[in-house]
Amino acid sequence: MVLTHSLPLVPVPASAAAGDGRMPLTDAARVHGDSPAAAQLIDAIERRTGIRPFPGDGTTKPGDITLRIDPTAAKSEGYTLHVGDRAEIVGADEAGLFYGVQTLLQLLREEDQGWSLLQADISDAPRFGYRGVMLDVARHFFGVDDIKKYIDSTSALKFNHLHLHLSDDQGWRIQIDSWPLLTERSSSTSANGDPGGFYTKDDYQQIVEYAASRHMIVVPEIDLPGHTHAIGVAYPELVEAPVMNDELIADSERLGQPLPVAGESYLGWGVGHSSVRIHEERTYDFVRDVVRELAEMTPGPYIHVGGDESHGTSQQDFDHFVARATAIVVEAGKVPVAWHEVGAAAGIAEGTVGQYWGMTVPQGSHAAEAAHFVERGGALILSPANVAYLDMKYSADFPFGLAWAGLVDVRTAYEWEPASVLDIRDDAILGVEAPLWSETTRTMAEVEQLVFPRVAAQAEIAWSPKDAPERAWESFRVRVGSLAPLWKAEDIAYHPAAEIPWSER
Ligand code: TNX
Repeated sequence: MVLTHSLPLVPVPASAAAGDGRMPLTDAARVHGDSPAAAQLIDAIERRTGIRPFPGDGTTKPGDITLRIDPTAAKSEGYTLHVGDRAEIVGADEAGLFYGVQTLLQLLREEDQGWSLLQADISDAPRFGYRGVMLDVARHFFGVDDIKKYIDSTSALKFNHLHLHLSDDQGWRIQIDSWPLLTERSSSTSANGDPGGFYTKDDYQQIVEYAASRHMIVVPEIDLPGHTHAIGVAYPELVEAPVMNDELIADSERLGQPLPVAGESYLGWGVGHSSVRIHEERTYDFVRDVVRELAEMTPGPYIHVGGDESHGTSQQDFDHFVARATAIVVEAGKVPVAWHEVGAAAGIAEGTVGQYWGMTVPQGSHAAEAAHFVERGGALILSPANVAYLDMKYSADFPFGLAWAGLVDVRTAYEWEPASVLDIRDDAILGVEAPLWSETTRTMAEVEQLVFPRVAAQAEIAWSPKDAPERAWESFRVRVGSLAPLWKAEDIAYHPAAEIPWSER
């Protein structure tokens, strides 16, 4: 068998063999099939090549592409793809067909003779059902068009969940009808005093629908009980006075940032100073209303209630709060998701999903906190910060990003294994998520420089079989480099990291 790394694909498929030749793509090409993926393929080929294939009627000739669904072709989200004298993608379902289309687009090549598809035989399906990216729209706000672009660029790597971090100390980003002052008073600013913004319910619906059309489920997060200063700007009675800690004071001084003042917008990015009032019943009325409205806006199963870095809340109060907050999500008919600290509380709702953001070698109580979700019948999403955090700098001199979890070059982002991080059953790992925190990024182009190419490493870790021979750095770096022409055609501002041999075309 020909080594698959001769195929320029990321994530590497479960099984793939390269053919010897090319299928020319000409302006006579037709795309057969009536699934939405057919129209998406026609548009994407045109963006990339300038050639717009015609919709076909099902009678194929050489050079045509056929898309169809056959539930027996692969497991859910899987597909088979054959490129010979013509091309055929068979999806197990609509998502599988969509992913087959993404693979086909990576096989497109431009040479002196013109455009063609590399011949190949592929059979593919994901390792993990949860393949996520997270965007922090609280520290800096990103509008609907930016989010749509993020959905396009990450779903092309076969990610299927978009986690939106909708609230933090610096701003509240989602319209909640029952608590209107959240957006009226707490949405207009961002970190560093940059402008803010928020999603109306119509905006949010557009995001959810656009994501669904790219087979992505939106996971909304309201961060509680800490990271809640902005709630107090709108509703002072819900939040305690800021709790200063030594690290916050030292960091604020170093960064030249102001300290938080109760009731005023917070423009720094220090953490751990805010807490909702744990012993006021009104706090739970608030949580219940917000969760109910979010659940109404959310077709997907999950609502994320945060729980990280609540240093302004005592452990006893924290445990009490997260037990109630996770129960409120269950009452609203959704599955709670929470950062791993929440696993410290004995009484979290059964089935709560934990998101582990510790290191690949867990420190302190992190592993035990994570394991508690599994003991309570839940599962884990892995986001180890020293490899999967997209907001860590590549190198000390990189203009954007932070460095608290380490410098993360592309190789570091690539070389980790989800099943080796925590001592839990393999089937307790729901999947992998790559978060982008936006303290230092103001625009989507800045976000993209941190995200690409490292998000492609997380895509492969989440999708490809653990033991695929090509699941190795030397293969990955060549394959990811071959995506450059595709990313350029899609106007993605990837960082041209020196570790990668980037293809010209
Ligand atoms: C830690 S990760 C945080 C965020 C910051 C991030 C910056 C996590 C659950 N909390 O509040 O934005 O570090 O990397």
